[in-house]
Amino acid sequence: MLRALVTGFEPFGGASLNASYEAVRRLPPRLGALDITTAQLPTSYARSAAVLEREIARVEPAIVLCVGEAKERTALNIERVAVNMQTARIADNDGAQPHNVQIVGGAPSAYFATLPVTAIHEALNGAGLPVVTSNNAGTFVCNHVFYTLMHCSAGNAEKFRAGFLHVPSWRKDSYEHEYEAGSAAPMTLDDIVRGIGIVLATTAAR
Ligand code: PCA
Repeated sequence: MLRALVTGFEPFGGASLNASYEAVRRLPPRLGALDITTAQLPTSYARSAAVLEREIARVEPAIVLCVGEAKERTALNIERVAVNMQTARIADNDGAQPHNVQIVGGAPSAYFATLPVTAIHEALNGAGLPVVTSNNAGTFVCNHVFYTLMHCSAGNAEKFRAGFLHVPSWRKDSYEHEYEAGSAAPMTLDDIVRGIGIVLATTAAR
């Protein structure tokens, strides 16, 4: 069995749920040859990395996939690049709102995900799910966690493959201000869960 660690985030910005954790917690414990452990990360610059690193040390995974919600996006966004920068448009769950602050001083400007991004894109597309390969995970807590993950994986003797997926919200209340009233949600929660499963299965197969 291959162990996979999959994380989602706490709600943030006044929302009552976060699509990423709602989807992650619905994953089955077993998926083909994968043994799946899930965790919820705080939407906090100061606290998220410690929780992620603790889970990586505890689970010793071969694959780590962190998932976050981006309610302005309408497709699964497989993220290619994490940048060493924190700049927030809104406060995180601790009230922190950094501007132009490096995540790890003196560390590389950016890391690429080590998941098979092109194969994942093709697999999601082949399953009929909306997918975009993204080169911009933002500079909020999702990018912070993604960068921390890749920095940790680069420095870890026990190599694991790692990356990040942004998912849209499936709840009308979180996006109706940006979409026309009465329009359908971009994805259902079931399809978001299915998409995460395909990301994991595609990675495990390579
Ligand atoms: N989305 C935010 C942080 C937590 C989440 O689910 C982001 O895109 O940075």
